[in-house]
Amino acid sequence: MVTAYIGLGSNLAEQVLQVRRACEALTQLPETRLLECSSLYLSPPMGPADQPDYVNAVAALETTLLPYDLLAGIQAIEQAQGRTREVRWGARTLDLDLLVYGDQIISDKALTVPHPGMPERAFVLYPLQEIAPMLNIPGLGPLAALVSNCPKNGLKRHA
Ligand code: ROI
Repeated sequence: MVTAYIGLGSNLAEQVLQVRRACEALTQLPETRLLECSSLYLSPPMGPADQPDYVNAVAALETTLLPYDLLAGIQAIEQAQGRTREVRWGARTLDLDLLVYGDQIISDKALTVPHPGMPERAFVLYPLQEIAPMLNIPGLGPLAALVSNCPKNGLKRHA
């Protein structure tokens, strides 16, 4: 049994609903239990500024799925909610990232875990801190230290 963390993001087509529905869909993954979903947050886009603000959240799962099977599962949820492969760093209906998979460090063509963008992403670190304040991220260190080195960059809790 492994605890894994998934980042959720949407800035198109009813963002709040997209993220809520994705959290619900995570409960349907095989061999997996949803432990907790963070509050929803609003964040200005990282990347091109000519796109809507994002709704972001982080979910904690307990799973016996292998990392690639978990990745396939979250990609299927993206597809089911209308994700198409768009321009890099452009607007998206739903983005699910495998952030952390237990204490494993994986780096190959299909998957990099922990997610390499985490240290710069307030919209990942702050929601993650809400649900796992004591987390130690493999190869990156204590989450609390990452949070203190990452300005909020306009991140706000969604009302
Ligand atoms: N920016 C924000 N604020 N939130 C995201 O989830 C997000 N996802 C992305 C890029 C385009 C990098 N920017 C983002 O994939």
